[in-house]
Amino acid sequence: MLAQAGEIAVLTGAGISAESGIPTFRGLGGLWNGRAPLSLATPEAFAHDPQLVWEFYNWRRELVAQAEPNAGHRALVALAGRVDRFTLITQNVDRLHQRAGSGDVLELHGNLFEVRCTGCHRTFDQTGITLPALPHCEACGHLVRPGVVWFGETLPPGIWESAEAAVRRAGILLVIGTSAVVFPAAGLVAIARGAGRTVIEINLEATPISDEVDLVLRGQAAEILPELLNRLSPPPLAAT
Ligand code: BJW
Ligand code: ZN
Repeated sequence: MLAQAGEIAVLTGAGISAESGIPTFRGLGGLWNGRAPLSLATPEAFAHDPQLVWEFYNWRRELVAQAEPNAGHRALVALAGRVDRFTLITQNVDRLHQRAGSGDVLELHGNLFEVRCTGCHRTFDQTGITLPALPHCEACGHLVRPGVVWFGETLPPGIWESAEAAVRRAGILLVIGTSAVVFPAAGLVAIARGAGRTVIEINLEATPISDEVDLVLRGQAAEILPELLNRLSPPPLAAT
């Protein structure tokens, strides 16, 4: 199916970064395990205790900055080179797809390295910068917040529209390493199915979409994706 597909769309979640040592959100050992997501990942939590929320995000920024993309991220870069059109949609905020070499990634939930001012709403790229415990805006002095999408917030303008258009257009949607419980991201599966597209899930465990998709590949993304690549016919040799 992949060899014949002209266009592929991919939706990734935390599971694709698990082999890079980044904890997922749900399940044993997950970020939300023993923590209440609503006490950290909502605008209300930030208004109530910005320092606590920043502690959580600064810890994650450090963790992610020290991690490296894995074979799963790299296989998606190679897959993109094998098809006419490829759209990578991610719920991840870790930027590991970009560091592996993927361009034009649709980040549905923002990322850890941009911060946004709560006063003047300017966005600043803070890659490689260690932030203070309670960072403030260089321009207006107001408190800045992590540039991620919290529960109850809308997705970044234009990103959702592009993601939706891609899954409607592409012959195949690959859904990798997501529990498929957070909306609207998980709704992309129903949109693809509604448009008559083929949906393939790659996940260690069963999810709410497992019974609805055309094919389930059960296992680790960093093993299955390179194996899929191996089984695609090799690219034509470059003329010498
Ligand atoms: C592996 C693996 C390996 C592990 N290989 N696999 C409709 C119905 C119900 C609720 C709602 C709805 N519409 C909206 C809502 C509310 C809410 C929502 O969805 N709630 C549900 C949880 C009940 N959604 C929102 O609030 C969204 N906004 C919105 O809808 O705006 C409109 C609106 C505005 C105002 C009022 C009402 C509506 C925004 C959602 C933002 C989510 N943000 C987070 C935090 C980002 C910042 C941060 O990182 O801290 O995004 S939550 C968290 O979950 C994060 C993730 O991107 C997201 C998804 O998690 P993901 O990636 O699926 O990870 P896990 O851990 O859940 O799963 C990992 C999977 O990998 C597992 O399946 C493993 O098996 C697998 N795995 N290792 C392969 N090696
Ligand atoms: Zn400002």
